[in-house]
Amino acid sequence: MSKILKVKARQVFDSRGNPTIEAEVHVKNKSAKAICPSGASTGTYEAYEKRDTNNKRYLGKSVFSAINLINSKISRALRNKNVHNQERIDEILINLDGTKQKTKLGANSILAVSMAAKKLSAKVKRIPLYKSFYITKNFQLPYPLMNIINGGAHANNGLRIQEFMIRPDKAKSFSEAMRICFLVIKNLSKLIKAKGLATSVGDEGGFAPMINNNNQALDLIVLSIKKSGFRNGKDVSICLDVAANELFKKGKYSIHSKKFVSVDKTISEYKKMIKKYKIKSIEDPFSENDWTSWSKFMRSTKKMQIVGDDLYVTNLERLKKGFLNVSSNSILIKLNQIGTVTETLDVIRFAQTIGFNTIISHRSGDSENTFIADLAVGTNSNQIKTGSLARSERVAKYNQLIRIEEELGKKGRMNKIH
Ligand code: 2PG
Ligand code: MG
Repeated sequence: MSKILKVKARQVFDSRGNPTIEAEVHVKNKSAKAICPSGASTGTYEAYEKRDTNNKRYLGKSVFSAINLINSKISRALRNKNVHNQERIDEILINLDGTKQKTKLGANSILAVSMAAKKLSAKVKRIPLYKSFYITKNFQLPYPLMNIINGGAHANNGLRIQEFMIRPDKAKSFSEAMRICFLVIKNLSKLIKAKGLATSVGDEGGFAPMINNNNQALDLIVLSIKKSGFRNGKDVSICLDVAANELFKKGKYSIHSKKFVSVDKTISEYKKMIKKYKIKSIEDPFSENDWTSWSKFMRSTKKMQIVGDDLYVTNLERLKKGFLNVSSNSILIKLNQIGTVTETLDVIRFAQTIGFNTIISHRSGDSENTFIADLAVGTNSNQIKTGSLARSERVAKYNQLIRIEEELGKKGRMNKIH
């Protein structure tokens, strides 16, 4: 037993320059801290992010009230509790809040504390964080879903699809996966430059050239895969996050052009795109309440990874509904969508039991915190989505995985995607 002495918090900034919470948990002679991330394209059913909407000095974005709650109520409730009992700590936090979407304390304050406690427990036990989740041996490394072109809410270039990603499917090790992505990104940079377009990057580090047509972005990616000496759809696969919540109005979608069209037309356009560009994975192809279209799509495609993000919001009840509805075969996992480490682990475990791929994910507003890299290995999640090889808050997670791979040595195999 190692008793928590106090919890304290401070306002720091995320990668978009917005205020966020850093919480620090203390036991005797030791402490650990964690920063909460923040999304831009958020799902309605996500846990609540508490901000001081009336504080004009920070344009309504500061988090001082949440921090005060951590320093007072939360710190008091966790005092003398065992830092190694994560489930109990999270239960106390959940009960202290008492609401369904954590609106009282805010999921941002709860999660920062929950992650810091988890990190501290590993530190006290002197084990690496990835060894403190439920996998105890045969650790596997995740395939990166590397974001290389940004659009949607993460850039202002007019691209309708939010994330264009690559996944190095044939990589035999994590470092090799990184080398493959590195080459494709460098070639993509050259191609974008040659077109006279800017190679500046969006919120997640992918390029954000001023193109406004999905196919144009996909053509550039196919070419850069080829130029790097790889086969599209074999060595490297293209994966998308459509974030369709943002492109949905009155039962219609505007994914392939600015025009809103029917679900059937949207599906047939998806199918054309999948075939032409050998796309292997699509996240949020439909909006969060459109269960019928999800299952229609799921039943009509083969060998596709269909990923629920805003659909599930890392929530067990929603995942169960999606499973029964045959909505998808994979789930994106974001700790701050649900708000505690324990609830996140419950969702990952359930998803794996029903045969889903679990993809651990960053948020578009993120930080130097590398918790998700350890979480991916510690739960044997087969993929991680954490941006491009640009912006330190993204690269930090990849670098942590490189360290973990080195530490595991020959025992650290790549995971399998099914
Ligand atoms: C997503 C995420 C992360 P955001 O939609 O998958 O890439 O974006 O954090 O803005 O919700
Ligand atoms: Mg998403």
